[in-house]
Amino acid sequence: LRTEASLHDALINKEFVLHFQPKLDIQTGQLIGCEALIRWQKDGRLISPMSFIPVAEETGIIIPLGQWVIEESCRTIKKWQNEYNFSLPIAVNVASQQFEHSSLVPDIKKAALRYQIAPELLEIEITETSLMNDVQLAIKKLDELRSAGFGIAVDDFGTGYSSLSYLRHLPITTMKIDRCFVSDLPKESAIASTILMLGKQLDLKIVAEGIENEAQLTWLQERGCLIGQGYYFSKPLPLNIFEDKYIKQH
Ligand code: G
Ligand code: G
Ligand code: MN
Ligand code: NA
Repeated sequence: LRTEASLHDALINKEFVLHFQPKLDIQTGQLIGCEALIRWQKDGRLISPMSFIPVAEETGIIIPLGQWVIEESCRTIKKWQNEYNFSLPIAVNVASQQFEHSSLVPDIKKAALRYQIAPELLEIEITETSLMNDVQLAIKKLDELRSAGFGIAVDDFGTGYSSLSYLRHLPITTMKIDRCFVSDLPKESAIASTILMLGKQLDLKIVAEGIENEAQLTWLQERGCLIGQGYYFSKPLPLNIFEDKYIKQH
């Protein structure tokens, strides 16, 4: 069912939608950005990216699909600027296959140019594992993206096999503490503490993902973590609901 052909048809038939999850300054509660998360709207149901992104990667459909995510995110940034006079950064997830494809950097630059948005408003999230597949290629691509002004976040940090010596050479701006380490807080805190310290040393923004309760939030606030995301604040929301809650009365 979820084959190359059906994903291709879904793209043509505009069955994909983006949901948006807020990122907050956890010291002040201020909204500072959001993450775009794709869903497949199929026969009135929403299909999770976990069930089609792997197929999209295997079949190569991830290239036009990922391009759509980038375009749609840029279009949404522009829409919020035009309709609500609000510039909110959007972070988009980039799959391994997509990151390694030669069209990624030109696609991102073209989309930002087409919608006339400042590159600082678009952040690319790449998993630690994708970056470590081919470190030399990663450095080259990230240098291109950084010098063009786009933000770069390492997603799911702590779950892959980062070489810390390479990490130092990657021009990244943000590290996202994987939610499995946040869910252990405050009882098990060794990894989260270490990532926070590493972020400070490397002068990176640290985002704590998957904050689900007050105790996790308090632990992070007390240790100087600045940015948070998670169900405690909000689940990923459809565009119209995200706009009602966060954009219209910013
Ligand atoms: O939103 P949700 O929890 O269902 O996401 C599940 C997984 O799918 C996460 O790992 C997330 O990063 C990934 N994902 C969500 N949206 C996109 C997307 O637009 N592109 C890619 N490559 N992955 C995505
Ligand atoms: O791999 P990535 O970090 O991009 O995955 C993001 C996904 O994590 C989101 O799509 C969302 O569905 C999920 N997520 C976001 N916040 C929470 C949370 O607080 N708890 C859990 N269990 N999942 C979350
Ligand atoms: Mn992500
Ligand atoms: Na993540």
